[in-house]
Amino acid sequence: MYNDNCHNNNYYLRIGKGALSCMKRMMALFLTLALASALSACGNNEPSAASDKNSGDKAVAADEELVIHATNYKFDKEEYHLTKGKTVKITFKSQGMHGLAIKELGVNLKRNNASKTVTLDKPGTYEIKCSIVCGSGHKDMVSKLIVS
Ligand SMILES: [Cu+2]
Repeated sequence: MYNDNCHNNNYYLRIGKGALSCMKRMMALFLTLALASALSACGNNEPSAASDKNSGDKAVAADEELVIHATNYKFDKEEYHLTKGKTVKITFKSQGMHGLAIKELGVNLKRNNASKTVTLDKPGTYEIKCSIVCGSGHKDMVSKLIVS
């Protein structure tokens, strides 16, 4: 209805009031469109989900990653060496039902690909154990984490 009026400039020159109301409507339409495009732009910029779903503490950035593999009935190394002061993401790869526990560091990972990021404040030798009673060789599943 008002669209016809808007495009008739001569008409508005003669009837100023009508032109003003048309302008307002155009402004309102413009603002609505601007708002709509702003909203859709926001929708496209949603922060992507954190890449590591297994990490319980995403805020901590690790300096390095230590991957420990478990099979029946051992861990892949007898000793794992890490540097004091580093923040390390410990990732557990398990074939079979095993767990990875490092009690002093508060680590207890019970699923394949589970991980935890820890800061190695204190040098020393930490015991690595299997934390799931997995079978006949369970008690032999012991390794060392040496922080120096
Ligand atoms: Cu076990």
